[in-house]
Amino acid sequence: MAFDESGKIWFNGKIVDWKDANLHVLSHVVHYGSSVFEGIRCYSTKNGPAIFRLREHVQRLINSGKIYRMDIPYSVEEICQAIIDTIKINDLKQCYIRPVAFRGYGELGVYPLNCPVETVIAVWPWGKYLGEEAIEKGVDVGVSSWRRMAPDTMPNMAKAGSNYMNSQLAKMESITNGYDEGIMLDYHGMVSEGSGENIFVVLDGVIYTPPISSSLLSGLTRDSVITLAGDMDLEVRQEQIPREMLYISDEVFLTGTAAEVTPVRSVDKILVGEGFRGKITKDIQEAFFEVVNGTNEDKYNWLTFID
Ligand code: PPE
Repeated sequence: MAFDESGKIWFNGKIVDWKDANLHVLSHVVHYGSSVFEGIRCYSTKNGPAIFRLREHVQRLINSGKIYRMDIPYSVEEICQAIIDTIKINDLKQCYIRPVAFRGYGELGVYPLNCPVETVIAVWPWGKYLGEEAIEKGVDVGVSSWRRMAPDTMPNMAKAGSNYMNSQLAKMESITNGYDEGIMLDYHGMVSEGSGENIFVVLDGVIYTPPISSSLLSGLTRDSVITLAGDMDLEVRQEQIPREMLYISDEVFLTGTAAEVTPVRSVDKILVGEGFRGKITKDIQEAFFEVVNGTNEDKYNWLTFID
């Protein structure tokens, strides 16, 4: 994906040209990975562009900062407004939104608290995360030899840039081995999540997803899917999932802001069900896209219209 460099970026409260949104090479984040970020989507609806679960994403950004003693110097309201302003100034109908806060330029050394906290919001169009065909046909995944971080190593509930070094290992390994995505196990060997998605399994009509305690990011798409499945009278259990349950399940799908709801057609080259998108996955996808595209009633107030 190449960026359109004519866009504008929100940088510490000011709108700057795309090419001027730079930082010093001795910024703390470059050396020690000290950043927290979000991924949010804005969808084109009949009532104009609408941001999906904006407030909850921004709250998670603030929380990620809190875990790392990083005080982001803006309120939830201010960041929400800055995101809306950034979309408007870039005149985008639909886009991916990437707010990031990081420790900037001041001094080096592991101790971060003497470096300024900088905040940036960038927006750009981002199509289907795992390929155009993935939403219908599904993806092939492999269980990674890299585990998700043990609970007393790196906090998985923080969406921190440094967590994505672990994700990168899993992603590179999976692509090298011919898969589309890697699924990581947690410290206890139970299923955790993908390099950039949460995971769901359907077995005998019941939906399972690993609990927060399985070292995962508490995804907002995950939360939305649990809510939508409840509306459809489908049972969802947040339970530890052993690896082999992926092999014998009827359906598997991944969720995330970028990945949306993406079916999995094989795990470790073992076909999931018949090897194509299952009925429950399709029903959940439809319910999800109806909400985000504004074609169904927004009964949980998940959409923030920007006009
Ligand atoms: N787990 C991980 C590790 C993860 O990165 C994401 C989102 C999720 C779960 C799902 O969270 P949510 O978006 O709230 O449903 N990954 C973001 C970054 C992807 C990237 O490649 O960058 C995203 O989907 O925006």
